[in-house]
Amino acid sequence: MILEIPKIYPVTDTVLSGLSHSEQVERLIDGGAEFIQVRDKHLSARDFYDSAEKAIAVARKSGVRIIINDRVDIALALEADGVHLGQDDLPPKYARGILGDDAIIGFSTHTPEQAYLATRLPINYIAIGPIFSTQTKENPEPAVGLDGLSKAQKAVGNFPLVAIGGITSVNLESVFKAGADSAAIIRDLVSDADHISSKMKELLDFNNGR
Ligand code: TZP
Ligand code: MG
Repeated sequence: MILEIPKIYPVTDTVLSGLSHSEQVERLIDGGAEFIQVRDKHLSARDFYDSAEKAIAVARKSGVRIIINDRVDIALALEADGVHLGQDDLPPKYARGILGDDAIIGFSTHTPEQAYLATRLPINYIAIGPIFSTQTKENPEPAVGLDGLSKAQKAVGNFPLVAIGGITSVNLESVFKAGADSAAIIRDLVSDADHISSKMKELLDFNNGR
């Protein structure tokens, strides 16, 4: 079954927000988020497990889905809804074998060619980025731009496509126009801890034409 991925896909960041993953998840859900990635490039496996466990407990209360970045083992241990993998993580084929058919598996790509190749993998969505320049990711790949996004969309056909990297309320519309099904957003959503819920609402309202 093709994944229906919400248009706005928030990703947590404890450094940018100064908040725990569970606090961010709580605020994002207050703002209307339905599908959230928990991402942490600094914690030990043990601490990421503990922190993601709390985030999942919060999300379960509202039926919100949680995707774990990078760590198939932690997604499995916590019975998370899925995992998001990069080009250098465990290959999706093995992640699928470990997590089973019901898990949501997302896969990062950085060129239209990689996006095309990803359509053959046992995954549920393809992410392409960075679309614009970003300071959130360490050592980011070159920005693919709206042109690269549009090429990737043509290459993947109706495979769910998530755009990521430098997306804000200002350029959001351009990303959908270029063919993204969903926009994954970190900095613009979580960097101002007091306005995470209102920012989430603003992005959803904007997208709904209000
Ligand atoms: N992958 C490509 S760009 C990026 C990741 C994880 C970071 C996106 O963060 P932001 O703050 O929305 O640019
Ligand atoms: Mg990764």
